Amino acid sequence: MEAKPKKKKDKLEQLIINTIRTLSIDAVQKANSGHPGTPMSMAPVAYTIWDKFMNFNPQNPDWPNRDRFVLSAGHASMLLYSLLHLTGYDLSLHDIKTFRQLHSKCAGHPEYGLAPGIESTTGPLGQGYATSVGMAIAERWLATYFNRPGHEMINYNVFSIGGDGCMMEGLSGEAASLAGHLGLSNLVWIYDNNHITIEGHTALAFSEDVAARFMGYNWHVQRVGDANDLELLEEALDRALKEDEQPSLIIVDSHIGYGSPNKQDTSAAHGEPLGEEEIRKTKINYGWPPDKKFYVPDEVKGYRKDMLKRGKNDEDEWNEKFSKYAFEYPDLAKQFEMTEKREMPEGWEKCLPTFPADPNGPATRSSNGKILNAIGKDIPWLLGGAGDVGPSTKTYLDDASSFERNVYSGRNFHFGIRENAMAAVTNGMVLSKLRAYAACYFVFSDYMKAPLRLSCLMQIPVIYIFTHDSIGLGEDGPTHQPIEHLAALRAVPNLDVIRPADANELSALWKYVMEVKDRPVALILTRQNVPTIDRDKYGPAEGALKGAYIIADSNGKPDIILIGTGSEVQLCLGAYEKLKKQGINARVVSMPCWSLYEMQGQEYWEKVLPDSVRARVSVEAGSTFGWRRYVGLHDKGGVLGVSTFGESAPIGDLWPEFGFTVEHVVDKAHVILKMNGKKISKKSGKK
Ligand SMILES: Cc1ncc(C[n+]2csc(CCOP(=O)(O)OP(=O)(O)O)c2C)c(N)n1
Ligand SMILES: [Mg+2]
Repeated sequence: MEAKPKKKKDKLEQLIINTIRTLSIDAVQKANSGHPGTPMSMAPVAYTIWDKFMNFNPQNPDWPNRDRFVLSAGHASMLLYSLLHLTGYDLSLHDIKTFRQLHSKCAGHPEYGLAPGIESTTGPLGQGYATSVGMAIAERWLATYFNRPGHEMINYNVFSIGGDGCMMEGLSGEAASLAGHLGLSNLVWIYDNNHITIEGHTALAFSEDVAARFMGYNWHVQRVGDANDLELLEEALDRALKEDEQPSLIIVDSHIGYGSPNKQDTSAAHGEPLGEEEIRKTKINYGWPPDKKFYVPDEVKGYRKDMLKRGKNDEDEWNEKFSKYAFEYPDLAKQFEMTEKREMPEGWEKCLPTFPADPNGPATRSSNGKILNAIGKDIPWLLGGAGDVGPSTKTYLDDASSFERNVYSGRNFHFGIRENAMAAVTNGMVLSKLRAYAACYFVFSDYMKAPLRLSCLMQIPVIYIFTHDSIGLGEDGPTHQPIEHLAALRAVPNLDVIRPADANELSALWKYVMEVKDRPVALILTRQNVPTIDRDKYGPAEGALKGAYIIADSNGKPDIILIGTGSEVQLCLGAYEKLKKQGINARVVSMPCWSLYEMQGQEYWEKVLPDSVRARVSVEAGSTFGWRRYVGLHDKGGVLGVSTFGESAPIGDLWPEFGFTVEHVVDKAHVILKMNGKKISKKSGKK
């Protein structure tokens, strides 16, 4: 390690660390809300990581080869904002003064995309840790795919700081278990072992041996007994990065609210302002002018300038290397740039398969497997896996190997039975510009809800593949039959919930899936076979891209509109044919995606669901919650759905038991037509 002009550097270091502390204290006090304690205690740790171990360019927060820092203890957001300001990011003192106020870059918890340099939205404890595992995975994959001898374009580390809360969350165990298994030596977690959470001392609820736990996970574990000992910290981080077989955990003993005479080491320092008098005393302890607020000493301003220069130099050097790489490997360089911009090659959609009409067509999970493989052939960075249900979600890429310890070229991921971590890890992979998918049975989307919500909040294009989408899965019964799940996911902002009727709708919709850059999608697919609809007879599948479309229609104004999704569209079509024979003008609308339909606008809505036709029936094997938005109130429209948890039985018994037959849809249509004042002749009333 290079010799440093010790004394001067030490003084500057202390100034920087105390600036982080006091900015955090002042911002929380001004906002009258926030979490000062952990920024105060962890300032030396975060500073050491950023100053001595991270490459980044504040002027280009998206520089692909930057080291990543994820503040898993998101409540300590002021730690990150202070660092971003002091290291030169476009985050001003004014921004810091608006901490937690409307439209501030400095939200209560760090939000991806809001301020530059925030790598992931954090706050739900444990999520940041788990997301950092996905970033480390992505680094390994990108390095393996893109690097060439003498051209190491990708080579970065991922750091994450978490606290007792992150450690207590089961999610950290899932994610750490996976990271240890994969031997992700580019990953360093710091555990802020301050023994304090909101309710008080951790002894209330937490007495496990964290070091032993992580050694059991196959991690390299170190302990630093004092968060203020910069030399020990530096040595530990140095060792962590030299370790090349295991991820590293550094357990750092710290004092929450460090320096506050009355609040240090108490939960009072966790989540409320220190108070003016306490702040004065604390600043005196730091050797800080007690009455100055948001004070940044000149030397620290100078440091900011130095860091800007350092970052620019680092990226300039890399850019030069990249030019040489691009010269020698133009195709790879082009692909690399494409991944960074989340672009698809020109004309890529030609690979999307079409499927012949077939009354015994494949389950949508099976056609999805075919489509995924067709796209995956040309797009190597389309990759992902399942929570141990790869064979039944049909999400394997046939030509690819598994991503395993030291086989980092693999594209089939085995997340193990860790759905929560799977989605959080996938967030990390997608934040690192991979097009990653995560698959499991739809009912277990519950286990993934928190990270799925973060994908939506961050507006990143994660692809969720949920199969076994209704009671139609049969014998596994109520524990496995999703009921309220469609309604629940449709209620999440920024999420496209897509439940295609057949293979061709699905194939058409994948065009959207691969091209959307700013929101996740959830594909909801059947376990059971569904007919591949005859498109010569019915409307073209491309209509699906509009979210809902007329798939079958009658001459003139319809008497009734049947709206179906997924496997129930076939029932609507069957009912349509019967109604037609009875002289009833029916229209069938296939509605694979509510949110896409909502994006179309009034003119299209009026075309598909004209205001003047109030007789409508929705048919979907799930909760009817929300459907009245499209079918109207009880006096006019009807909903056919499932209002219990389902039953364990073969599908052949379940469908009639729950009313999912053509006959029942016809009956329902008759009832609704009557309610709307339509006379049905005796003859036409016959089934
Ligand atoms: C999943 C989740 N549950 C609960 C909370 C609410 N919460 C925020 S901070 C916190 C305590 C965290 O303790 P620790 O990680 O030790 O942080 P410290 O008090 O040391 O800063 C809790 C329960 C949360 N943010 N996320
Ligand atoms: Mg704590």
